[in-house]
Amino acid sequence: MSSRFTRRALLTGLGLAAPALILGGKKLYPGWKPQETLLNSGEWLSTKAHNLIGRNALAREYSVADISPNFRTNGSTKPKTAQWKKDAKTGFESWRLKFDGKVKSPQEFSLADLKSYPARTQITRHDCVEGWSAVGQWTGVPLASLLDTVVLADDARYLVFWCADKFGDWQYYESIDLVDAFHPQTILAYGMNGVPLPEGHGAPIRLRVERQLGYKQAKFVMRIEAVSTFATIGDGFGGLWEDIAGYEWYAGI
Ligand SMILES: Nc1nc2c(c(=O)[nH]1)N[C@H]1C(S)=C(S)[C@@H](COP(=O)(O)O)O[C@H]1N2
Ligand SMILES: [Mo]
Repeated sequence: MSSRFTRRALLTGLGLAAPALILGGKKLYPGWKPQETLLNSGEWLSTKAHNLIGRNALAREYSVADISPNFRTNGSTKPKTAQWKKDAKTGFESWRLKFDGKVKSPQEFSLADLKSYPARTQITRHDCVEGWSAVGQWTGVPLASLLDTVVLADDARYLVFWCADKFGDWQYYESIDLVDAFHPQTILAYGMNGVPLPEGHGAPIRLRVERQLGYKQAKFVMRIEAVSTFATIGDGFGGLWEDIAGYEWYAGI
């Protein structure tokens, strides 16, 4: 891939090239180097801007009247694993969120456990890198509350979100740093627009990390792993799309 590749060309390319390349078990763009592409310059700038404004600044919140009547789904809308399907059939009664890795007190949370924490509801705008946005209302447990329970080990630096779905052969995963992990608008959402999180939007829970782009909003989260580095996970770029298509790890908006 040349440095003249624009984001739109990359995205168009993804649509065309993905099926063939997946069959070969290869990365979408083998040999791709983030520093060689122009498509990252926008995110690079927003990262710098966030560092100046302060990473703890809040994303804009909207009013009920602003909620999009149609919030489309994108990416996976239904994981294929037997476990997820079984859990979905029973209203996620026996589903458990594992929280482990570099934590002092690893836990398994049921949906009821997550709902027993004080909830946060926020109306925010979701921006997908593919060029669409939608405003939705999210209700869930602040990640900071769960972090109080599991207690990070001293060498924990990032949280990795392992999802139930795959893209081709690759498990969907994402990661965030501890600034975003403790950000007041970072929640594990189990509700959307006043109803339980619909299947296609990531049931039973999905991450909302409101200062970043759509692909960071991991759906179908099964496990959260605290790590000191994500360099040893996947291809080392911190997320599925970061690994296979060169998306920025810090996708600030
Ligand atoms: N597990 C998982 N999370 C995911 C995806 C996915 O395919 N699988 N797609 C991402 C992308 S690119 C976007 S834009 C949003 C879409 O969220 P929505 O389906 O609620 O609109 O989820 C993100 N999180
Ligand atoms: Mo997206």
